[in-house]
Amino acid sequence: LSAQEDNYEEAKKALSERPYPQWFKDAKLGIFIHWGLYSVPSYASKEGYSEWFLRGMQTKGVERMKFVEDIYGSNFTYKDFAPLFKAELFNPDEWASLFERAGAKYVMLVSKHHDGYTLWPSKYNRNWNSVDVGPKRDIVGELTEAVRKTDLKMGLYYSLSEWNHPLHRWYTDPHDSIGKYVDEYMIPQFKELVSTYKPTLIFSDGEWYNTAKQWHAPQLINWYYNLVGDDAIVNNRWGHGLDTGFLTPEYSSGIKETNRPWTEVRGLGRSFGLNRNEDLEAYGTSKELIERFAQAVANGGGMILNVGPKADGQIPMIQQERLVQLGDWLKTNGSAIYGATAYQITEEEKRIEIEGLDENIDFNWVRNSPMKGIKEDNFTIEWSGYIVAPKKGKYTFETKADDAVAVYIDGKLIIDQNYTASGTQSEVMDA
Ligand code: FUL
Repeated sequence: LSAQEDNYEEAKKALSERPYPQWFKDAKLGIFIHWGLYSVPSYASKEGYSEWFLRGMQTKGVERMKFVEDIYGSNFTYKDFAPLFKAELFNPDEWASLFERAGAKYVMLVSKHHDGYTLWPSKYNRNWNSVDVGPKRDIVGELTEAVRKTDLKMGLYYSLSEWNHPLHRWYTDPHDSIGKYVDEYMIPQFKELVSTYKPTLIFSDGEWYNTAKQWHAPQLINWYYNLVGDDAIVNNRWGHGLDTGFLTPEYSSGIKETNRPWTEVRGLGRSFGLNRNEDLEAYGTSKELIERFAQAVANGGGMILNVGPKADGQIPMIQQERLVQLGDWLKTNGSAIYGATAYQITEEEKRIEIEGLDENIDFNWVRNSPMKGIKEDNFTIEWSGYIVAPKKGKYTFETKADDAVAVYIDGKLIIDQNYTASGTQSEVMDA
């Protein structure tokens, strides 16, 4: 960074004044891709993240070590996965058209995960990138080109930290000793990536032990915005002390924030990288996926839905099927999704009080409805992050049809919405 770029406070201020691009708020659906050396073993505990494979080897996790020893032998190291990552079936145009069919508006490719292996020929990572070892292809470049032939926008995930970099090992070296790594490696590499491929979105990660100041985050983000222009957007993972970018709750959409764009980040199953150890159940049904997505949108957010391709470059069939099912649903329902804003209740509705309800009332159908959640302990009902506070009265909750929900309080219709709710029964409660 030049001296002029390196003014932390000024850069922070500039970010706070920059509006988020409208296209992103309207887009609702993005596709995440976690693909790398970890896609070779594609293995974790049933609930684990398979892209954390190297970390598992570093900490000598029993399950992972046994797996490595049984399958690859006892002298096998993580580096030995590189020649096995061949990507022989990788067809970027096929991927791009699948993502288009899913109804997504942007793609988010992991360009470098915490293991440090880059999917582009980074000159800062000789022999640890996808051109020098492994597929011998510039995956970031090829996918960027393919995505840009469609209407989708291209985004890149980049891990700020690395588990095993000689200048700074994330979990081993003191957090405060990261300066040299940042100055001599991270910043130049980030700039190389961004100026080569000019992604419309950047999803930063691996920030969590350091401050935004240590990462020079606001300066880098401003540099990026100036380079790419008004459409550019970043996420929120840039270190302590900086609140900017779209929020990225993982496997959760119960967010209450409404003045910042947000997306639920989740896998089709429970891992981001492909985990061959998962059961079919981990994937859920297409109906569940659509409901989760609709819930996030009703709450004012969106979703970055992840695929974990196999080491050969094929996206597993069940993942393809889920994307196509979501896309088919969006063909009919997209007009209520793209460009939608959060469901809002009026000030009066927010004040309505509910108390003295029978504790045995079955709220399942309410919970299944994508527009609200409920806390059973004190029967607080939340809509889009608003608490509906208690008031005595007669309550009627009914789902009018499979795709509509109505709520009456004191006989007055207060919610009448056409969201995809899953229940069909109705409840009448007297307080
Ligand atoms: C997390 C990472 O540690 C996971 O492996 C994954 O990349 C997820 C999207 O972000 O923080």
